[in-house]
Amino acid sequence: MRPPVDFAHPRLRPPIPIARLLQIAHGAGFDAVGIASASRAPHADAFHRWLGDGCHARMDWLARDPERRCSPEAVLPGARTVVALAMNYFHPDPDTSNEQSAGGATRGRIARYARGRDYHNLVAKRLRVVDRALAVAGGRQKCFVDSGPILERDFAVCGGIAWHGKSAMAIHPNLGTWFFLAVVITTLGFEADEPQPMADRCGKCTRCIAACPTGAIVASHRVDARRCISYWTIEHRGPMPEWLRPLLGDRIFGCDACLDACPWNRFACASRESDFSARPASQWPLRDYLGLTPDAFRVTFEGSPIRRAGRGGFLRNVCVALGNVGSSADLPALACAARDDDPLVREHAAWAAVRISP
Ligand code: B12
Ligand code: SF4
Ligand code: SF4
Repeated sequence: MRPPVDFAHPRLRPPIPIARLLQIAHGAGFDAVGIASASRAPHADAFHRWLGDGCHARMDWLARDPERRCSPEAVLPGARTVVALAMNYFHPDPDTSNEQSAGGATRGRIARYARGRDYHNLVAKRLRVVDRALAVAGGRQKCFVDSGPILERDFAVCGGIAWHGKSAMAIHPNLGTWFFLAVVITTLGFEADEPQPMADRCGKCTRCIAACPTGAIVASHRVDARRCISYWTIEHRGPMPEWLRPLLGDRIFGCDACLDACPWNRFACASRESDFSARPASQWPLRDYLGLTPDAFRVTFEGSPIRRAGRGGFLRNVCVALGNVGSSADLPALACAARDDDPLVREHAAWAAVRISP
């Protein structure tokens, strides 16, 4: 059991009423707000075991000083509260996977979070609004979205805005899984009812586990990144292992299979942020991406999460998808890519061409 936040403590006298914090956060564009005590993350030990078993694949940065990710006080001395914030990114775009475009070419599938503008800058800007308001009330803050050394999901659950799904996703009863998380670690305390972690609402459901194309959800609440398509298509640099390639299907950046399967997503409503809606470049016919020069790649994906994979990584993914769902009409584009300057692209293009050659 986590020790409750001692709101009666004189040093934790409410700097601003909790209702004011909610108003500021909602005004800044966040859809759910929770507050948790800044004590050690409840699943810190599970995180250490996950790392010990090598489930982080080659994301070595996760294993660097892991205890820091579990302990807000190690990140901000004097921290008392973690404010957990959620921002809905759902836009009900038509799913273009394997639909035929006007030219009869096959399209690929990009994870929903990556179809629009990169969330990091947008959310960071909104976090500054919350930070400034808390600073005026006398607080010192550290704000993070994704890149920070903190187990965001654990603190979102402690703050009562989500529960831990079996897919490892944090799930909000109205937003489903389609939201980004951010946290503000602050030296302030808040006057509020004692925060309660949200109770588990997965029940007997196991749909996400069954839906995962690679068996990456190796146990409830545990994703092994060594099997996860999201890891391989976004984080991994270098060639895609041969066993994985056919399992990717038409996915070219990220994976939403365990999110799409979740029944809680039927309640999802459109985000207030139009920046998260799909850009045209997320819906091109697969073979058109192969024509992107390094400069054209930079311009096309300016401000998009897809930039993270780099041109080589993204075109590698596209080639694998073409090898799975392409047709002989894609062979000329693949033949061109098989002469690319980047050996990573060349090897995957040759693999795909062999797969779909008559
Ligand atoms: C590394 C990382 C990844 C890795 C590893 C994923 C993983 N499951 O660990 C990869 C690249 C595979 C990945 C993929 C995705 N990611 Co990611 N990722 C992260 C990152 C940077 C760190 C996560 C981490 O620490 N993992 C270590 C594991 C052990 O911790 P955890 O995932 O939080 O798992 C918790 C639970 O499993 C729980 N737990 C453990 N054992 C038990 C037992 C019981 C009984 C219970 C109840 C709970 C429980 O405790 C753990 C600690 O909090 C976070 C941002 C952050 N700083 O937190 C984003 C983050 C988790 N990712 C996010 C997203 C959106 C995704 C994808 C959906 C992207 C996509 N569409 O392709 C997929 C989803 C895959 C999945 N099913 O998890 C969002 C999730 C938002 C949400 N609603 O949950 C985050 C929070 C980023 C953000 N700021 O919005 N991701
Ligand atoms: S993101 Fe895809 S590969 Fe990763 S756990 Fe979910 S369904 Fe499996
Ligand atoms: S699909 Fe079912 S088991 Fe998986 S996270 Fe959603 S409700 Fe939980």
